[in-house]
Amino acid sequence: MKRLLITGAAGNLGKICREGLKGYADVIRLSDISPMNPAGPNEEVVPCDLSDRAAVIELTKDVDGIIHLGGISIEAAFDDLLQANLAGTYNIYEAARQNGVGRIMFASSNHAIGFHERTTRLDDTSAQRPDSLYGVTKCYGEAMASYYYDKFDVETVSVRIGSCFEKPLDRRMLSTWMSPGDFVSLMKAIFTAPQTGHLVMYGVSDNTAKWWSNDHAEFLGWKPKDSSEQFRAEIEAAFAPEDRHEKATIYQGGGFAARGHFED
Ligand code: NAI
Ligand code: 15L
Repeated sequence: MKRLLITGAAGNLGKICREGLKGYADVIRLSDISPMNPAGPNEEVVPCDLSDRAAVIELTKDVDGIIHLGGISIEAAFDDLLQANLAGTYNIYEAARQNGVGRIMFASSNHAIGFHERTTRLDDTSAQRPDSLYGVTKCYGEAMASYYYDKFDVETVSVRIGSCFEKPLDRRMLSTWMSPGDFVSLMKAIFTAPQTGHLVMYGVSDNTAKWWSNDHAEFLGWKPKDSSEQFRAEIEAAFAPEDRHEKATIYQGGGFAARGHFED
C-alpha cells in the first residue's frame, strides 16, 4: 500500500488508526475538518471539509485506499447530517471513482440495524433497520458502497461498528464492544485481502454476549482477539440490571432507538 487516506483522523477512531497503523503504508494521509497534530514521519496532514466536493477530489489524488471515518458520529439535525454524512460520503465515492482508488473501508454503524430486537441474532444478510437519522445515513452509505462496486468496481468493506472504546461504557456494550486493538487489526485485514467486492460485516470483538454472526470476518481472514468478558464484573457492579421491557433494552440500538425525533 503506497498511500492510505484516513478521513475523520482527528476523531476517536481516527486517532486509534493513526497510532495503530504507523508503518502500514508508505504514506498515511490524515484528514479532518477539526485540528490534527502536525505530520510525523511518513504522514501527510490535509485538512478538508468532506462536504466540499472539489476539495475531496483533490484529497483523494494518488491514494490507494481510504478508511472513511469522517462525519457526524451520533444523532444530529438532518441538515448537519446531510452535509457531513450524505454529501460527504457521496463525495468520497465519486472522488474515488474519478481518481481510481481501489478500496474503501466505510465506517457504518450498529445503528443501521438498531431497531432489530436484542433477541434476534443478525448476520450480514439481515435487513437494515435504522434507529435514528444518523442510522439512516449509515444505511445510505452502505447502499452507496454497493452501487459504486456494482457499477464502477470500487471495492468497500462496510463495517457496522458496535462500540469501539477503551472499554465498555455500560451493560449494552458487553454485547457491542470492539477493542481498539481489534479495530486496528480489522483495518489491516481489509486492506490486505486480495478481493472484497462490497462486503457488509460487524465490527465487534469476540464477546460472549454478542448479537451478530460475522461470516464475512472469516472471509477476510480476520479474527478478533479481545472480549468484553474481562470487564463484566466491573460493569455489572457499576450499572443496575436493565429493565427488559424498556425500549432502550429491547432494541439493539439502545438509547438511539428509545429517543424521540432529534428535532422535536
Ligand atoms: P468522532 O466523532 O470522534 O470522529 C469523527 C470525525 O469526523 C471528527 O473528528 C470530525 O471532526 C470529523 N468530521 C465531521 N464532519 C466532518 C466534515 N464535514 N468534514 C470532515 N471531517 C468531518 O467519531 P468516531 O468515534 O471516531 O467514529 C468514526 C466513524 O465511525 C464515524 O463515522 C462513526 O459514525 C463511526 N462509528 C463509530 C463507532 C464507535 O464506537 N466509535 C460505532 C459505530 C460507528
Ligand atoms: C455509534 O455509531 C457511535 O458513533 C458511537 O459513539 C457509539 O454511540 C456507538 O455507535 C454505540 O452504539 O455504542
